[in-house]
Amino acid sequence: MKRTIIAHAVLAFVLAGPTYAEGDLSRANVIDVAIELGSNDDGMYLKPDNYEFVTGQAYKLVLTNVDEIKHELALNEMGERIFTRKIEIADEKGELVAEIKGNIREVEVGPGKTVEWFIVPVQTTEEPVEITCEIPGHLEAGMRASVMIK
Ligand SMILES: [Cu+2]
Repeated sequence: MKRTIIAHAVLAFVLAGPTYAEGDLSRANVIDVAIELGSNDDGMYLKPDNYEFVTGQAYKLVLTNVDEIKHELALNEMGERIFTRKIEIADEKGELVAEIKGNIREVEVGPGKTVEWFIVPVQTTEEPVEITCEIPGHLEAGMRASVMIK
């Protein structure tokens, strides 16, 4: 996953060349990052369990809960280092249900549902920080992933 993100970033740069997004970093060359929330025989997980972001780059976190119970993504310390542009929720037909804007740190995703979280990291991390599911028992069951912002 890390390799994919970097490859996309490089490709985006090559395609974009020296042009700029008319000053709006939050909408330029958005990179999709799939985050799966679920459980298996080994416990519960965030997949992949390792992410690398770059400040100033716009990302769309595609949170997909593949489980039969609800899960959440809590950004914890990462939440202080990003700007949230919006969160998008669509219905089964892909039609927009809601667009949520503002400072958001945690998103709960219903069973079998997907939420799109548009962010721009604005501050680097000195060491990896942890994103987690804060529903009681889930972190202990393994729902954590490591994030670096460079
Ligand atoms: Cu969970």
